[in-house]
Amino acid sequence: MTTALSWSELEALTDWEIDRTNGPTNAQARLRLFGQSEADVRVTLYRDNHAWCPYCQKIWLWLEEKQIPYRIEKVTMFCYGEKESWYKRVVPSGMLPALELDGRMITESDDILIALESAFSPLTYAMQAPNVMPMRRLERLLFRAWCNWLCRPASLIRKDVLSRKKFQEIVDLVEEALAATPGPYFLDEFSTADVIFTPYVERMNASLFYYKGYKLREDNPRMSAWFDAMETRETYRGTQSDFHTHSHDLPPQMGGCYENGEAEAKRCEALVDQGPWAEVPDVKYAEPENSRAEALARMLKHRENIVRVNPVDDATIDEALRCGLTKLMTGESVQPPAGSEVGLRYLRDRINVPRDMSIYAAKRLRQALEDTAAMVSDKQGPAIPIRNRYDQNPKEFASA
Ligand SMILES: N[C@@H](CCC(=O)N[C@@H](CS)C(=O)NCC(=O)O)C(=O)O
Repeated sequence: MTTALSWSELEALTDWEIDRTNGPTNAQARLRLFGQSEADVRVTLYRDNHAWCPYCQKIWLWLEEKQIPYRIEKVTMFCYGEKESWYKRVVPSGMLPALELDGRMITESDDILIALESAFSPLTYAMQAPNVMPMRRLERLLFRAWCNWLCRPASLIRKDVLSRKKFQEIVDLVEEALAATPGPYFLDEFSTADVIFTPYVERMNASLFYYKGYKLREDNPRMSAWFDAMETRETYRGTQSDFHTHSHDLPPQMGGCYENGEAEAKRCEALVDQGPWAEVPDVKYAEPENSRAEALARMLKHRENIVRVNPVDDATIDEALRCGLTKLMTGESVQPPAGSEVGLRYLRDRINVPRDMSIYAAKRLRQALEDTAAMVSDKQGPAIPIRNRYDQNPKEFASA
């Protein structure tokens, strides 16, 4: 093929669509009904636009598991742009998540879960149940050990080794807790304890791979079985992010993430940033057949904004994107215009999972964009900022 497919030819190649309201867990829904009526909605979840906030993910997963009908209001996090003034009037601190239950506004994710439990019954076990409390404490211990390792500069190799050792000591306690139950979950059945561990364990797995070359999932057998079990759940898959998104969204949120400079960390970093993304070990369930069709459908929906925010001029990036999407859908390489590689890589670096698309769709799209860019040169796009993510300001995409 010598020319890229046109936008209308590309449109004919995807019929990907999901029922956002009653279908599988997804990051784009504004209303979730699980087959119930809108009159049954008692809950509004205020969560971040980026489907990234870990405390929001906890509530999101709980509501999805319990199939409680709810509305979703999306709010901008400080790192990404200006906080909506309507939200500051309701929650002056601007903090997320918040939840409105029968007209009552609640903040603090643990308090939200406790309020939800009293309105709708616990997710197997209650937040304050005697078997859940030690799991909550263990999760916080793990969180602190992770922060100490990842988010403090370790100029001395010895300090990095010590922080790693301390983190592993807590991981070993987590392994023991998981081993104490017959199944893969934290308690004898899937429960609120698993929901509490999910957000940060997912972020630890991604960030320690990228910055430290450490493999939480692969090198700890019980954690590995826990991740596998979580990935059997459609609810979790719908909220699951990838290594690339977490590695680059964490630094501004955490006030910095520090690499240890080891050869293995450098290899992991290069894999996450440059691909091949099929080899990035951030997901283990089998790839769905429609991952390419999903990536294309999501690109088509937002293409005008994607072209507009791109650093390369509109006509050039428009053609280059069609080359990339032709590659994605047909496997055929079409030479993109000179200078477009920077714009293709700009987009490659800004696909956000699960906000924009699911994990496999993103892998396919990153790869097609990179393969197309590589036909021009190895010049990279503008660096991903580390102090803020204003390059991801949701207001640029509001009109879609
Ligand atoms: N203790 C709070 C922590 C919530 C929290 O730290 N939220 C962060 C996002 S992860 C936030 O809203 N920060 C304000 C912002 O980024 O806009 C909870 O459990 O709900």
